[in-house]
Amino acid sequence: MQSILHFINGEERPAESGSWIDVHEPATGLVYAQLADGDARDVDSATEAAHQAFPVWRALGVEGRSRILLKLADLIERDLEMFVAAESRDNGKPLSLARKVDIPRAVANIRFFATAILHFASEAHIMDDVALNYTDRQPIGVAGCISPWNLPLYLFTWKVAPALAAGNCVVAKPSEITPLTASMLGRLCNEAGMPPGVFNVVQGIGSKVGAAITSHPRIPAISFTGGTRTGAEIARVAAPMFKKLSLELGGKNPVLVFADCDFERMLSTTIHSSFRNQGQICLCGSRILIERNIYSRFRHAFVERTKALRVGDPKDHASDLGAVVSKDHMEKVLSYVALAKEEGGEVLCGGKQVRLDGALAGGWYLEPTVIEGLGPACRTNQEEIFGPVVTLQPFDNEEHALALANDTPYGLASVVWTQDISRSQRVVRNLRSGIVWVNCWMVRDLRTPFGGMKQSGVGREGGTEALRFFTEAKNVCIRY
Ligand code: TXE
Repeated sequence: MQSILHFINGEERPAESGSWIDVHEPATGLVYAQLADGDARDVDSATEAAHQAFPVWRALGVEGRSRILLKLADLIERDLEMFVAAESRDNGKPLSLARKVDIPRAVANIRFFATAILHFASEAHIMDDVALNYTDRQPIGVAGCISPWNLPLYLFTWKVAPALAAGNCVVAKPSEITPLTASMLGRLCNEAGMPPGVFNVVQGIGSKVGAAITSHPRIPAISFTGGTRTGAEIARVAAPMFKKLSLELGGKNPVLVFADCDFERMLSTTIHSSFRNQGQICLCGSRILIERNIYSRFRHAFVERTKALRVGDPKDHASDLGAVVSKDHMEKVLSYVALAKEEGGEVLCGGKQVRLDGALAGGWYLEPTVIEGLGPACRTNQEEIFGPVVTLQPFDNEEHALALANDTPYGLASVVWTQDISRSQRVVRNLRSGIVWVNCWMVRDLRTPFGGMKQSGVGREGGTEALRFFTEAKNVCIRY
């Protein structure tokens, strides 16, 4: 049985508690590892190590930190297949997806911020002949990074990389559901020459370890990605402590399909935006809004494409969907399909658990599911399901499309399919979401601001937004 440990002050260690948490393999439903069951004592140790290491890490300067982070990226790339296998085993996603998206993007995250920091400039404001102002952006000290289970290493490095590049030390916690790839980084940080204590991983459950990081008086900044409810709890604890907060939360993203779109391109992309990673991406488009005069054509074509998707062994290259991340999550998604039916929806395809045979018989697999016949106000169209489930709704015109699109508590991402450039800009300007893709999905430039509004979060990640989050701005005014 594999043991997944903390990484504190440059070494792997078990939890102070001496207890362990079972870690499951979604593909089989079996326990494959035991996880250090961390608590506040481990967070204290990691925070102390981080503070001890901060002067050393800061003194390396941007060049020194950049060199070590670039080396770390190379080492992950060297061990790519190990990380791919680990991510797929831990999360249930197809190997092909971990190899194509998750791990290469983790490498890209680290490389991006290792170079971005070399060009991270600030500003000066000259007061004529009176005074010179300049802005000094200094690292905060120790940053708390808490990440979710859907894109484990991808989202973990999306926080840790800018925090480290900006000169901070890190106390990070991956999800207890998918802790493996984060636990593999520590050894590579040592190999890359990162001083001990700069990067620390404390494993364990959110209500103990995550809460201890959030409330720790010597961790002044928290960067979190996860559910909206957890984000609200983190804000409740951190706000009165005046901590810097970055919250990337849930979504209920609309896909607006106008009749003049490039139909084939829209269709093939919308299959991905609906079901990639088993629909477990906060950017997935779970509410598809279709102009009425092509609704029937879309419904027929989309359902046919959905039925052709293969749900199977994540190790099998032919599998389009693997397993969802946990039994609880599978049951949560199935409960939403039941709710959709109660609310009057019609399941056009999918809606059931997929039972594989042999070693995979105990795994957690779901059919990709398409539901129609529900209005915008029902719970199915208001709440984040975060599984392979989409709903279809027709709209009559732009105004109706925008009213439907904006009618949820979330505001993370939207997708617009139209060949009419004027219409696309009218619609884009009126969509209430932090990210809008036009005639594409998941095209990502890491320099761009990333995040949502309303209950999808607070703040933005990416590019200089992330480097500014992980630094404090000090304005210095010098009189001539
Ligand atoms: O997230 P949680 P979960 C959504 C999705 C999903 C729901 C819950 O709808 O069904 O959130 O997923 C840590 N203080 N998203 O349960 O609980 C926890 O250990 C501090 C969208 O995975 O938010 C984990 O490391 N930390 C999201 C991290 O928070 C706490 C991706 C996320 O766990 C904590 C994932 C606490 N009190 C889920 N409680 C996205 N936007 O991509 C938990 N944690």
